[in-house]
This record gives sequence, structure tokens and C-alpha cells, in this order.
Amino acid sequence: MSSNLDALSRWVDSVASLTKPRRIEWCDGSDAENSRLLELMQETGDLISLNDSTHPDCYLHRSHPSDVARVEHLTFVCTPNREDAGPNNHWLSPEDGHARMDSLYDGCMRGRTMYVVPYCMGPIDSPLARCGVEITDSPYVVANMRIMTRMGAAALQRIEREGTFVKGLHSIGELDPDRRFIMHFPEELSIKSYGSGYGGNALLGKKCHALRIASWQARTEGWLAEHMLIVGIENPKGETHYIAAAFPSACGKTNLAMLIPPEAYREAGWKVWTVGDDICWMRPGADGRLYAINPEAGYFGVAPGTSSKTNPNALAMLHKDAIFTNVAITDDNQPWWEGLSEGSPAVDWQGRDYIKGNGPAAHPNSRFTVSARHCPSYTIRAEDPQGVPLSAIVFGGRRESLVPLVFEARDWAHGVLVGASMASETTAAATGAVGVVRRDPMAMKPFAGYNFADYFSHWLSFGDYGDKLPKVFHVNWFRKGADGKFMWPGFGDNLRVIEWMLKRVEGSADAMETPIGNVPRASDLNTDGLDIAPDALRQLLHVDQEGWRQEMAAVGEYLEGYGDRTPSRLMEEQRRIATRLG
Ligand code: GTP
Ligand code: SPV
Ligand code: MN
Repeated sequence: MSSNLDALSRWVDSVASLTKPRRIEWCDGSDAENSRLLELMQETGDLISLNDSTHPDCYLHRSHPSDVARVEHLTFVCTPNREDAGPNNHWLSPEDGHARMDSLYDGCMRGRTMYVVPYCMGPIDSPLARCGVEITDSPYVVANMRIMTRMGAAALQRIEREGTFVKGLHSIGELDPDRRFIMHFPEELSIKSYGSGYGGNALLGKKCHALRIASWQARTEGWLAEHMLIVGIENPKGETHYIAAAFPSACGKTNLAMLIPPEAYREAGWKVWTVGDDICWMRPGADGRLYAINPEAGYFGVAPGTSSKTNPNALAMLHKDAIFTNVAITDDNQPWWEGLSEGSPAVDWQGRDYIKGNGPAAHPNSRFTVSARHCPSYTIRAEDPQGVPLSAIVFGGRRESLVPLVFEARDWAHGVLVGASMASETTAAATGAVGVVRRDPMAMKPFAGYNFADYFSHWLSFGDYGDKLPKVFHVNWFRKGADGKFMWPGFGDNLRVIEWMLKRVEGSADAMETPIGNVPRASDLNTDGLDIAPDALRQLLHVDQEGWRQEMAAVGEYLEGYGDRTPSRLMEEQRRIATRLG
């Protein structure tokens, strides 16, 4: 091996002597390797083959019932100085973090195969891309990493060339919730995860590397690693604007990323191009604009609610080469989940005969893993090594009251405050209570690898790029009426809101100035063919002065909670708006 791979092989040796696997397998990402692993997992029961005529090469994986979501209370950022991790993270010193993890790893892979998985986050030839190596004892993780990242020989070659990579060590351990931790050592560019085989806990390229570790690196190197989708919107003139949008987990990123325009828009020539659905790395280009890449190569999407009405593009890509996790199955072995219009469940996500009253058939956080290239709206710009230039950044949350359908920030600093003030109802994507409103700045509460106060300062520092920066907006697709139903039809109709945003970018749409930002009047939105009562639309665009006075006071208290590190520029912005609200 070349000297650049020495560090890698020394690390692999040291992990093997700690975890004591039966064998070590270096993964090259080849079809043959993948077929062998799929075969193996069918023998062990890790994967169940689905209906071969309706869903060729599709598999179901059932997690341990206690291991079905991210575990924020067991996720730590380990920095020498506690303040660097910030009050937004659970913290341990690196010494204590390593000691706790290494005692769990001691002999944990006895009798198992240890897989060494080199991967690249981002197009393999992109200067914005970064490599990592995940060591894992889970073949399910290997199969998912192969879909979600550029995994295998090409990534190893890049590591050999560059010499640097993020080290991720993962073992499913005993899948015991009392022996489960996900720890990050940003200064060492390393991750240690134990006791979970699920999603963001185990596929270390995703939230652990591409957000927690990358956000730390991004801060020191002058870029941003964000929990955002990236989508291209092509107007009838053939011009494409790219938008990045940060919504918390299970709040609509995948759906917006592959939106299908309403019929009249389609006929007029609008098109939507999917670049990414969960993570966005962006940096200023030579022209001062922000350029974004999707570090991922696949989607790990929420199944429930995905239907031919809500997200036909997603449904279309789930009929071959997909892995389903914790969905139900029909009596003819097709995957099924709540909200899917066709079929009915025979066996639930835990493998039990489906009985009404036994809870949902599919787990609310059940997911699909599929290659991005399978999406009908996939664009080759997702492979552009330079990334796509952003015209707008959108923040949004799940708020049943108060927050209007859309508003525009006045400038970058105000936009940073809008992102920092985000709040959203919690979802099944993390263990814990669902439906509780919590602050989730930039949708990064579970994912910022350092102190939020420093993160806000880092965001503000981009303000120097001035009018080249994307315009910043906030949306809320989730307002509910007195009947408890969503007031806005959402999904494809969200393009109506995006059209207004892009006209604001081009300077061709009107808005009403309010203390919280610029809000469209009903007449500023294209409502042709939209099924909504005029009064509902008025309510969706209304700014409730008294409600916002309270909200802004709460935002002020929240930001002050970060103490001296909170940037004064952000507090000035908060006071300016609070004053205007009276
Ligand atoms: P993560 O993968 O967890 O980061 O989630 P995400 O942000 O990609 O969320 P996703 O698009 O998968 O949507 C989550 C849930 O919200 C699904 O059940 C969707 O059907 C639902 N949803 C998405 N967009 C809308 C919308 O515009 N309106 C309504 N009412 N529901 C939506
Ligand atoms: C999220 O929870 O935001 C996800 C799923 O995208 S996971 O990969 O589990 O983090
Ligand atoms: Mn996510």
C-alpha cells in the first residue's frame, strides 16, 4: 500500500485488534460484492425479498423494534472544551468519549465479519467532496452505504491521493438501547457509533459525517454543511433557478425536491429537477454566488405519506433496486405503508399479522433507500463537480398556527435570524415525543457539530458577499384550520409559492412589508386552478401581530440562552423586529 494508505491500514488493524472480528473484508462497491451481500442477508433473514414481478431486486429489512429512529439523547459531540460543542449538543471530553466507546467495542465483532467501506461524499471529482471510511459489522449498512454514497474503489483511490478521510467506526453491538451511543470527535475527524443499525445512527456518511463533522470542517474552511434539499426549478422560458431548503426531519424535503408541478404549470412548461433531498454543502464561487453540491448519491426517504398523489416521482423509483426498512407488506409481498393509495397490509413492520388496533402497519419512520439516479426528475447537474448556483435559501417548519405560508427576509442578516428562529413540531424521525414544538435553527438542532452561537456567527460572516447571495425565505406548509386539517394543499401546489419567490429574486413580484418580512398578498400568488377558500388563503398570509410579539420575545430568550457567544448582530436584528412589532 502507498504511504497515504498507511494511516488507513494502521487504523483498520487497531480496530480489528480491539473488536476481534472473524474476518476483514475491504469493500470495492462492485456488483459482484453487492450480490454476495444481498444473498448472505437473505440467508440470515436480515433481508426479505419482495414480490419479484412488481418489485424486482427490492428487499425489506426489519429493524429491532427498539431501533427505528435517530437517538438524539444518545448522540454526543466530544471536544476538549465543552463550550465548543455548545448547549445544543450533549458533550463528553474526548478522553471520556473514547473510553466509553472502546469498552463497548472490546471484542464486539467476535464471530462477525468486519467490513471496511471507503466512500466519497459528493461527486468523486469535485473539489467540494470529502471522503471517509466506515468500518462496520453490518452488511445492511454496507448495502445502504453503496446506494447512499459513492462507495468503493474510486473513493479509496481518492483517499490514496489525498491522504485524509473521516474515520467512522460502527458496530451494531447487541442492539441494546442501554448500550447505544453515537459520538463525534470533530477535531480528530472521527465518529464512533455502537448499538444501533438504523439510518442516521449507522450510515455514518449521512448525518454523522456530512452534517456534524462537515459543519465543523466547513466553519474552519469557510463553507456551509446544511440539512437542506437542492432543487432546480425550470420556468417556461427555459431558465433554471436552484433553491436549497432546510426543513426539519420528516417536514417535506424529499417531497419538495421531487415536486411535480400542477397541471397548468406543466402545460405552461415548468419543470422540476432534483439535485438532493437531505444534505447540501455550499461555498462561495469566484463570482460571489453560493454553489451547492449534494454529498449523497441516494435517498433514505420517509415511506408513510408517499403516494401517487403526493409524490409520484418517489413512487416511480421504488419499483426496482430499493431497500425498504420497517414498512408493512401486502399478502402478495409488496411493500405497504400508511398513505399509499393502493393495496392493504397483511403483515406489519414487526412481522406480525396485521391487526387493526395494533398501531400503524408501517412504522411512522419507515423508509426506502434508493439510488438518486432512479428518480424521474434526476438531473445530471447533481454530478457537477462545481455544484449549482443558488438563487434562494428557504427555511421552514411544521407549525399548525401563527407562521404564515411564506415570507421573505429583508436581507442576509435578517435571513440568518429567520433561520436561527426556526421552530417545528417534532416527528417520528427521532425517538421521543411527536408533535411538540421545539426550536430547530436551520433544521440543524440534531446535526450542528459545534456551538450554535458560533454557527450563527459563521452564517452571518457570509453577509460580505452582499447582493450575490441567495434571497432568504421562510415557508410553512403545515398550518391547520379549526377542523384540524391542513389549510394549504401542499405538495405540487407548493410550486405556486416557489414561483412567487423566484419572481421576487428576479424583481418581478410584489409583496407587503410587515415587521416579520415581506409577505405576498393573495393576488401576488398564482391561484389559477387552486382548490382553496379565499378566507383560508387570507388566514395563511395573515401576520398576527400579537402572536408574533410573543414569538419574537421567545426567540430573544432562546438566543440569549447561548450567552456571550451569541453574535450581537443577531440580537440587534431580533430587537429591531421586536420593536417594530411593538
Ligand atoms: P427526512 O428524510 O427525515 O429529513 O424528511 P424530509 O424533510 O425529507 O420529509 P419528507 O419529504 O419525507 O416528508 C415527511 C412527511 O411530510 C411525509 O409523510 C409527507 O407526505 C409529508 N409532507 C411533505 N410535504 C408536505 C406538504 O406540502 N404538505 C403536507 N400536508 N404534508 C407534506
Ligand atoms: C432525518 O432524520 O433527518 C433523516 C433520516 O434524514 S436519518 O438518516 O435517520 O437521519
Ligand atoms: Mn433528514
